[in-house]
Amino acid sequence: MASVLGISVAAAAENAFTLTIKDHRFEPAELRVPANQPATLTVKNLDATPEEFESKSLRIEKVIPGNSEATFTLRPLKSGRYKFVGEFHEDAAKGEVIAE
Ligand SMILES: [Cu+2]
Repeated sequence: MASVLGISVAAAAENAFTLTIKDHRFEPAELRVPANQPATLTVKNLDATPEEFESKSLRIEKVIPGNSEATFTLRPLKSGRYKFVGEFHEDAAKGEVIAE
């Protein structure tokens, strides 16, 4: 089991990306990832209030409490743009994953 898991963890570790939420905005608002490769995305909420990270195209929807983080597995993405929002502050908190 360890070796099977080791392969996927190692592959994911090469494509590990981080977004932060601060003052209800994402940094960076545009995150470039390699197309057609699995990746992990960690979203760190530096605000004191919860935020819901939501992306229909990435198929992610999760509430991240204040001063907490969550890590998601991104499936291999075709080239393109994948919008995401912080649903609790949708006017300010928005961005895109750009797979290329
Ligand atoms: Cu939602």
